[in-house]
Amino acid sequence: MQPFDLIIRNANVVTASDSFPCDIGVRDGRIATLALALELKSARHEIDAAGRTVTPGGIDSHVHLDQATGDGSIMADDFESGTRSAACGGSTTVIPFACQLKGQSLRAAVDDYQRRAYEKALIDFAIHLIITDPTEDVLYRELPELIAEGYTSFKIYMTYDALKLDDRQILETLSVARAEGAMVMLHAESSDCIAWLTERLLAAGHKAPRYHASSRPMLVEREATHRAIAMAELVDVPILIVHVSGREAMEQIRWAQSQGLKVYAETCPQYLFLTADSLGSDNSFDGAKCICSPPPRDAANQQVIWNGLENGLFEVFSSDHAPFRFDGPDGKKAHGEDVSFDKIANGIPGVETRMALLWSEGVRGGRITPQQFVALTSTNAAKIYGLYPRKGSIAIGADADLVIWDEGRAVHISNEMLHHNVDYTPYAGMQLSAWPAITLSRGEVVWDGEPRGAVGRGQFLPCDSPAPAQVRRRKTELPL
Ligand code: DUC
Ligand code: ZN
Ligand code: ZN
Repeated sequence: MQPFDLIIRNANVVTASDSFPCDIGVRDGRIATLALALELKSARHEIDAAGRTVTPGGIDSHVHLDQATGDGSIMADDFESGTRSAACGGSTTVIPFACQLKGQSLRAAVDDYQRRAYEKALIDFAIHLIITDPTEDVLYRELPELIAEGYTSFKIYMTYDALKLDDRQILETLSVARAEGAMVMLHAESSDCIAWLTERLLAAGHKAPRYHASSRPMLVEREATHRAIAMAELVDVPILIVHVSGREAMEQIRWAQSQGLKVYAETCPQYLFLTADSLGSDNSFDGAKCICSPPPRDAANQQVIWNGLENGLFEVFSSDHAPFRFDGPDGKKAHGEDVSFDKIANGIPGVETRMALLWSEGVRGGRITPQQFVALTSTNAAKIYGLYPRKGSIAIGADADLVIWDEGRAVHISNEMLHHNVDYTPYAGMQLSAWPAITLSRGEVVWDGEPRGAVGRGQFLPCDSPAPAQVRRRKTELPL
């Protein structure tokens, strides 16, 4: 019997803490050995990674796949196309959202979502919950049961009528997270401010896509971020602020962190590589391609986001892949082209470009270290969402989820090279200097220039209660 199913030879392994040359022996989908030289051993398959960097497979911990929208639009990617696209871009785990509809039980939302995932995913996946209707039964029976079953993170919206919770509901939901050891993700934008601004913009005849950015200025994100932090402090529970777009929200987060509060933060490629100008400078509908919330800001905020990736303010770099086609009746044009900005589906694709954008422009661009790249794209998400150490590292016993990088060649991003089911990419035309050469999921090649891996091979990952969600004991206890 051969000792390994696969040996990757001559790898330059990078983890969140180290970088070292070694051979990687894989058995039964897991890393069985890391050794300086496995020359004497053989395996059924071998890959020579000489001269190549090998990182843990990416964990894209914020993606939307086959999620009901309720506004007439339909997401372009299901678990098949979405996870294929993820794998081709170097991600080996995705965490999408089971979204509770108002009036629906949380259990029904999860069951429905598991059916959508069933037999489709090409790579492994966990599932976050979105809580939109926190009834007594949801909070005190369903949620604790689901957390115990491995759904240990959930998202709360502070905006969108169909999704948002009011402050009282948020407090109540946070206190359940505290009791059950779950990680809460907050979408921090101030609903009433946005509604008021939108009404004024529309009354003035400003309905083109670019006014989406005017309706959600940085102030509305700053205010909601502040309020989210204050509520988390009151309840004494860790939180993670998702898709942070720039300086003012970051200042709130930095303040909280400096007070010893466990406030984690995520940012996304759109806040590094797009600006409000990407939503158009005239009244054309083309800018709808870049409508997402919070909206991309300006060059100064892009730089501040880079600083936050470099100095540790951000724990997680995810795509927030929210795939809507530009043409056709289901996506950005679901209500026609003459529609006002507030009726256009929110979200942009990015699951396949996330890793290469950050490796090329972040690591090769000299802004972050390779170790920081691994922490931001994989290891920290594994820890924050309870998947570590099975996922998120290159270590003996971990799943053999790996990326072997192709560096130094010019990669011109076009939608044709991508594998999502969206008809555009916001990053078309960008010139990168790296792309994953090979992606391995549990030791199996799922990308080597061609998508590989059978539909349905992806496994559901029940998550542990994450250590970062544990409460830090305070001096004065509230009666919680
Ligand atoms: N929030 C998300 O998390 N994703 C897409 C759009 C949005 O508003
Ligand atoms: Zn959001
Ligand atoms: Zn999202």
